[in-house]
Amino acid sequence: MSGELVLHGYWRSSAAYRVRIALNLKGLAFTQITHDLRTGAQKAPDYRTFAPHGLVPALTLEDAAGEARAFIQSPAIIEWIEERYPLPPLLPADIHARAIVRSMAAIIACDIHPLNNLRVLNHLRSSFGVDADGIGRWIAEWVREGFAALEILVERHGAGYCFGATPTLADCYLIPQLYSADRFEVDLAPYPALLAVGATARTLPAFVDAHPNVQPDADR
Ligand SMILES: N[C@@H](CCC(=O)N[C@@H](CS)C(=O)NCC(=O)O)C(=O)O
Repeated sequence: MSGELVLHGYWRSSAAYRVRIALNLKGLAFTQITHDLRTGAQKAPDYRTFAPHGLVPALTLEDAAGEARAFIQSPAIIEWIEERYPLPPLLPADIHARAIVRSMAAIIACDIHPLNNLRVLNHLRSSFGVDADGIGRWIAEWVREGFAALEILVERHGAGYCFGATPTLADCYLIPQLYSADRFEVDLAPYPALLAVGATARTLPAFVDAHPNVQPDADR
């Protein structure tokens, strides 16, 4: 681990994508170390010494006293970034508004993403014999459930971004989930408010520079 912020991720990992957006929104420099999920690199013993769950992302750094630190779980990493680097804020000042932003993020982090994670899909394939069509329908089901709820919240609270007119933590979660849904060919037409946030985010370098396709480890 070095004195700089190091993001251990993988270009197509939507959880790592969330953290890249948060770091970019804060204007923080970071380097990336890739762990290729296709080869199971996230399960390697070396990586597991600081990421015992064997998933990406992890964020490592050395503090001012030279002490090495490692954080795992994108929600904890993003909250750490927010607390350690408060400006610009990714959470509203109002306590009630903060809860709404966190609930938007949780719809993705708790209700969609874990059900569609690689290890879950692999288990469906290997233990239950689910074919490609079944996997596609499984993914779409959980995206639809979560996005239907999020659409209502964004219609209610959004004004360009998920909550209000500036990016919040909720957008760090939504944009990668939109990318992932698109990758798995989920029909997004029923979610115009979410698509509008995606269009707004495409105008901001913090989001553009975090896109999987422009990461150093992306397939060319
Ligand atoms: N709750 C974790 C989820 C992390 C996660 O599921 N990462 C995926 C990539 S998006 C992963 O490493 N998958 C590898 C696997 O399933 O073995 C977080 O938010 O950091």
